[in-house]
Amino acid sequence: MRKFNKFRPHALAAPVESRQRWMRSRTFRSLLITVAGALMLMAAFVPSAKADLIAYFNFEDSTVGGPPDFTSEADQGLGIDTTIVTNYDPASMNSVSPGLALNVAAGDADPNDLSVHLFRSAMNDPADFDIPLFSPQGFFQDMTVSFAINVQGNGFETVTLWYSIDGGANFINSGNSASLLTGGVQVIALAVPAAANNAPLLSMTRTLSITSR
Ligand SMILES: [Ca+2]
Ligand SMILES: [Ca+2]
Ligand SMILES: [Ca+2]
Repeated sequence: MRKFNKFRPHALAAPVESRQRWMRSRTFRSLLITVAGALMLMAAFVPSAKADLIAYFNFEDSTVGGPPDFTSEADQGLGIDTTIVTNYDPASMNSVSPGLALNVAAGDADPNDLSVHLFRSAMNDPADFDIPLFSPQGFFQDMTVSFAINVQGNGFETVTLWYSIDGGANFINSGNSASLLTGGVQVIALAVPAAANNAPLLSMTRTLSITSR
């Protein structure tokens, strides 16, 4: 189990690791239901490989049927205050119950009642989920974005990590992507390139896109 430490002002090296869950529905190919359970940004100190949680999203600050909660949890890890920004149509996503069991931060006191529900994927392709990390508190290095996704049926098939070091004005393809399964839970970890280290205007984007299998 990883230990989540408080922020250390002069600490070097911090992978960002995010975890997120997605679920696809068994519906028409053009119709995707995705459920995201929790998202984490984690920082690991090099060379100790200890991981520190930068920001954490558990999607619990909403209600069933309400809009997704994209705010980070201030009481977890470093507690970086950030909010996921997406181009996904608000009418094609909401909060559903229950949450997914995987990728809940150790020490998270919130109930895991909710997850993010995305649908009409074909109308929202590609879907971007940006995580701004404009941190005046410090810099992060050697970051990794990871997430879990539970797929049920057709829909998004790939996820690609993009990053920005100019406040989101321009996003650069990290070259790291992964295929999503057609069903079941999987955990994906995507490394953030070293070019993103110590960027005060860092922003991450995970882009879900539909490709042919
Ligand atoms: Ca929240
Ligand atoms: Ca909370
Ligand atoms: Ca949750």
